Amino acid sequence: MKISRILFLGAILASILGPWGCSQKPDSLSTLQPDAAKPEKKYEDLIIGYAQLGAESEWRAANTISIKETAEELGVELRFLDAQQKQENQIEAVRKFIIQKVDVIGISPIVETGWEEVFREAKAAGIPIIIVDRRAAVPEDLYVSYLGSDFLEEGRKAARVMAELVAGKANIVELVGTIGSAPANDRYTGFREILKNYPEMQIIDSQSGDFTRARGKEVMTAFLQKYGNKITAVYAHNDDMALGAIEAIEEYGLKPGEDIKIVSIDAARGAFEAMIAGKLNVTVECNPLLGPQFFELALKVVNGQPVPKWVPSIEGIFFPKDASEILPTRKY
Ligand code: GYE
Repeated sequence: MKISRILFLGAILASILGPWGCSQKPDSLSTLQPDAAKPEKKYEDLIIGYAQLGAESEWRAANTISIKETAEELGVELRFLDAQQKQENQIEAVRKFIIQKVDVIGISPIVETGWEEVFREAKAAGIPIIIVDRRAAVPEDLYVSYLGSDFLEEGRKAARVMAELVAGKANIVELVGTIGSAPANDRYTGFREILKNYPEMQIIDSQSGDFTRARGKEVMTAFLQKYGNKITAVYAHNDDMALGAIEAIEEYGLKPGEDIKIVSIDAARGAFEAMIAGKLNVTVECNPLLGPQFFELALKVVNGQPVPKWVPSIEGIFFPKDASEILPTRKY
């Protein structure tokens, strides 16, 4: 095929795909084409809409502070809406930001599904979306980048450390996060992937505690009523639910961290305090301090610079023996 013909077909394809294209290659996924005539935008020029999902956990509180404080430090105009754990509120927030013609929309989708329509509306209005923290199940051309953790790997890490803790033998109850959310889905799956190698580690029950301390306590209380001291381990999808479970175990008259081993995810301050008190055995880190990376991505996007399709966060695992030393250095 002649070069001119290839270029022509390329131009047609580009016009069909719209402003963001839909290639798999990370570098081709920037939003707008750089415009030589336009001066580069700076942080102070940006108006960003952020559709936060709620305030359900310590993690979320730290995440919100990180977004707000970073915006202030950089001089970005931030329009922040809290959807109070309701998907319809988050959808409404995105629609408001479209009407307001913000430069970029950031969203942490409460659940994975149900976003395609409103994301298409944003795309049609020429407003790029950056997904933060939780993934959304939408075609790749509907968002410019996803900034967040590898939740599957967190689930795997939790299972590996749990296996060591219980020497490959346990009756586990699982406190699942918000049903249908990316972290709950992946932490559920990743944990089971590793458990396949340990025939004597069984999940005897699994229920959602909606990522909150209060629900974690309620569900754990019900588990204890049902199974009593048959339970030897708890896998909680976040620290808040683990802290709720610790209260339930104490009220039941057993020792959390000893009679019942507990592994959770997030590595928030409350988890470090519980580890120092000997009531929590492990916390797997999930980093909520996403503000700086988010605004950096947003600035690149408005200036037409290429951004990766996934920006993963770097995360560790923490144990009680190091908790006192590490706690003062924790920012959340
Ligand atoms: O682990 C949990 C929060 O989406 C990664 O949401 C986040 C999770 C986090 O409620 O504590």
